[in-house]
Amino acid sequence: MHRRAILAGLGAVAASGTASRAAPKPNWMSPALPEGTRDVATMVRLPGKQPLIQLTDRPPNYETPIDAFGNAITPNDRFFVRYHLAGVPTMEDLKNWSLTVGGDAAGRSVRLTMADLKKDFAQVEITAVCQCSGNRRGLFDPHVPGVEWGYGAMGNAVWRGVRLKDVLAKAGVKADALEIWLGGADGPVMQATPAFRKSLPVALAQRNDVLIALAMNGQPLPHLNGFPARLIVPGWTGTYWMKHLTSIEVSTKPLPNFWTQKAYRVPAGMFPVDLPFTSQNDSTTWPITEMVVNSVIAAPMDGAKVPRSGFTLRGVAWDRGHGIKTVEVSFDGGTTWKPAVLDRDLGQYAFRGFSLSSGALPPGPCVVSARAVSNKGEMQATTLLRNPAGYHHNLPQTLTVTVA
Ligand SMILES: Nc1nc2c(c(=O)[nH]1)N[C@H]1C(S)=C(S)[C@@H](COP(=O)(O)O)O[C@H]1N2
Ligand SMILES: [Mo]
Repeated sequence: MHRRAILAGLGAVAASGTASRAAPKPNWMSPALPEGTRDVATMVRLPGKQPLIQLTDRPPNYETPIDAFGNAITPNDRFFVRYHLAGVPTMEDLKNWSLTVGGDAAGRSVRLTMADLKKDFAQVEITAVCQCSGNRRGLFDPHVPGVEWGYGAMGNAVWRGVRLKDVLAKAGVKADALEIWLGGADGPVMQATPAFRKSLPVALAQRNDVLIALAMNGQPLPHLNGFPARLIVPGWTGTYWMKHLTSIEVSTKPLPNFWTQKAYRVPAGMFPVDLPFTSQNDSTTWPITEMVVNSVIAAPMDGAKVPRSGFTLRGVAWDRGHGIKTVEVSFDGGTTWKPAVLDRDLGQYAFRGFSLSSGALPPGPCVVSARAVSNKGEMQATTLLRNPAGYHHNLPQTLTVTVA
């Protein structure tokens, strides 16, 4: 109740011409989002980007409009932007970028330039989904505090760069290594705020598909998506995908800070994981790590008018790396379900496109939904798994179109 008032207040300051309560809501935002969020959100064009949905500006938090997910690859200029701190590094800051690798469990310290990364290491490619842990937080009912994301705090891209494990091998990983600590070039604007740093279990860092990406969809990384180098952790939520990566420490200790110990945690055992991050577990909570199976409908949009001859539903599904087995679609409010046609498989960590034609429809409202199943047999939730930070929302999306 208080939150709504605060958000509405912000809206009045931030954007004069925001929609009044009586005005129709823009259909690029789900009607399930908190009203305050829908009031303050605006479409904003950041440098180098198509218009994205601005949720906050300092720090920058901008989500991708849902129609972008009609394609399994998210274009760089529509890819979402998420920062914890307002101190986003400028291109000037990044001009003399280098990466240091060291730590108490490293054999030695090394400093690598971009030229080193390009000439001394195998260049590899993977298609993978980067999704914020809090994607869809705004759809939690009752609402929970945090950035009130709709469906678009995610994207899927072809990432190209070097293997983290190859870079670690240059420094040497000692037998007592426990975690890989990651640091980026961005920092807090005020001293009291802790810098954003995250860590990975050493076993994950040895996987062949964990990359330091230098390119995204065939282009250098966009500035706001981590130029000139960012971590790619396929299957794990976006919080580990450190942008503007500048330091890697091989450590014998768990990384202790706000972002590991207080934020990004879920109730112990609530969500399935294959590779536990035990050095960061406590008695009641675990760090959020692997994503949950999920899908999104990109077309038609909620509230759209469709002809009686019907329409083609289109969307994407993804999971934590087992791949998508089936997506089922309902055109009658969940009474009957039909298998969708799956597009080409772009890899186990990628979006899997799907589509299905509705066929002719009777006039009136038509309630549409989609639900995905992974190759592991995991299904989207039928009741919301509530957790304090509002992570892993994967209820099947439901929307209503009008047949006329
Ligand atoms: N340096 C840095 N890296 C970061 C973050 C950040 O605040 N600073 N946020 C993380 C989080 S929580 C997410 S969801 C992703 C978002 O990636 P994107 O902005 O490229 O979409 O970046 C991750 N890497
Ligand atoms: Mo995130």
